[in-house]
Amino acid sequence: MQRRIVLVNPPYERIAPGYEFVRHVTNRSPSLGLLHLAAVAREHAWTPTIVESDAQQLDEAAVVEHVAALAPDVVGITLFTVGVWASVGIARGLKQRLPGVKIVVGGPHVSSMGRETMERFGDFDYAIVGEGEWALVELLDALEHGGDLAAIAGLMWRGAAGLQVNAAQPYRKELDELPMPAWDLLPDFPRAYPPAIFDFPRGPVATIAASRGCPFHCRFCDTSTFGARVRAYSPKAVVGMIEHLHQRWGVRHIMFVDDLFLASRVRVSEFCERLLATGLEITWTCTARVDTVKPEVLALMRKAGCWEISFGLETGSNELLVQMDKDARVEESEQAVRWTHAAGIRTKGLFMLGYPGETRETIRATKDFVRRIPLSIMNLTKFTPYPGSPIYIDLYGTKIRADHWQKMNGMNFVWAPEGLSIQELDREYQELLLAFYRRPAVGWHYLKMALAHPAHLARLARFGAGAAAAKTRSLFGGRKGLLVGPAENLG
Ligand code: B12
Ligand code: SF4
Repeated sequence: MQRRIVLVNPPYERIAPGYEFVRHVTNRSPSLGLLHLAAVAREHAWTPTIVESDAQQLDEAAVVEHVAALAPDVVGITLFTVGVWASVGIARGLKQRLPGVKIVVGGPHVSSMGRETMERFGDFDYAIVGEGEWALVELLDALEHGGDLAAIAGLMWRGAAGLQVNAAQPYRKELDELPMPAWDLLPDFPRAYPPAIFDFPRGPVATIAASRGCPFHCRFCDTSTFGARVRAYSPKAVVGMIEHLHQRWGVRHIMFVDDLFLASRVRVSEFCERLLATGLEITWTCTARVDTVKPEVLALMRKAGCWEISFGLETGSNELLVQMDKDARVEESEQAVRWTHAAGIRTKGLFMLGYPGETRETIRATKDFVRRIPLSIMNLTKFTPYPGSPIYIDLYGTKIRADHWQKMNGMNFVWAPEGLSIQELDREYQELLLAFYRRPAVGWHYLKMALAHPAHLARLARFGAGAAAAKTRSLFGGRKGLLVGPAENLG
């Protein structure tokens, strides 16, 4: 065995049909999971290569060519639900080109629907449910030395008696023991991985997951990979990562992707103090639940370079928040946004449209809400029942809607609440965004940002030209300016 492993982030539909111009302004974050896996594989004397299909502009066939040329012993593919079919194509192509290669899959889709995925797609040899670092190392070792596959917690594999599903892994607390993510193996890092336009004050940018796990159970959310127990890197280790990124690549802005960055105010305060002590000029963003922010911690975060906080606000309707099992109310959300704004930190509101129970009334409440609170940026996704989320079971039971997987990127309505058609939801989607982005204060904010950061202007110009062309095509195509029609949505 040459101990070569290639880790692939597959290509998948990132943008809904009709909205291709959005590509100019969206983010291109790498898979942090693969960076962590590459680092542990290297620590155990394997030679890892990372393939980032989107950043390297490789389609399914090109990924197969590229990986086959590297002649690896093992290929690992990270699976989001939206990327499953592309991954199946890649695995099939690689098996034809490299008959002895072993294909391992992991990631959120495997953690939530691993058994069904393995039963259905015979080209995947192994699946790892949950965190990958520990189980992957054990698997690589077993493949090389003929170890006992049945003893690897979290592994699914094919034995003489068919698919074998081992016991679940324990959730590990010792994150500090892990090697640093292998940013050095990322093709064209950091240049090729810009965040969304206006979502960072300056580059280069990198992502860090400072903690894993979330104890809440919002019904639309899939927490199957990291579970309910929050485990975190020590503040010292997180600051160490930032120093490394800054010294080696000149990174000046960090995006924390933790589900609950503010789970512990004590830890966040220590992190801020340590970061301040380094004297580095770093800005950063994170996500927080509205019930975790308070003025004192916000003031310290601002001082330590916090530039933006994303809040999962979801909707302007308390009834809908209750139905989502979201443990927060609109009034609390408003308070948190106002406190954050007052602390001088930008606020990003994450919303979704079309959750079960959504009505014209709740949509109106959301429009009023986004018109009244001091948000800097609004992010609206189309409700999608992801495998692994409690709502998936409510809507589909045990029935698997594999026909929708390819569209599960939050940019397609694959399901509509009673009384609202997909077409109407698409119209409301545009109107809701306009309700926010037409606010004079918002326009002024972006004008100032564009003037201060000319790089944004070029992206904005490409976006504007693309949007105008799409609208014109829609009008001339008899679709009254609507960019997505039901035919594209319900496959
Ligand atoms: C950062 C992030 C992103 C980033 C980067 C994505 C990426 N490729 O990693 C961006 C912003 C691009 C993104 C996009 C999307 N995301 Co996202 N994202 C996240 C987030 C918040 C953190 C992911 C992360 O970096 N975690 C830390 C790293 C270390 O973990 P990891 O990547 O999961 O990898 C570990 C394991 O999964 C496993 N593993 C992963 N891959 C592999 C492969 C092998 C071979 C093995 C053995 C193991 C393994 O081992 C890794 C190390 O322990 C998660 C929520 C979460 N808590 O995970 C959602 C999450 C992954 N995203 C989700 C979704 C749905 C999306 C979108 C598809 C839709 C949307 N509206 O957000 C879009 C994609 C559309 C698009 N336009 O690109 C869902 C996935 C659900 C699903 N079943 O598909 C999640 C779980 C959110 C949720 N709770 O619902 N996302
Ligand atoms: S939406 Fe946020 S708070 Fe709710 S379960 Fe998911 S990660 Fe946790």
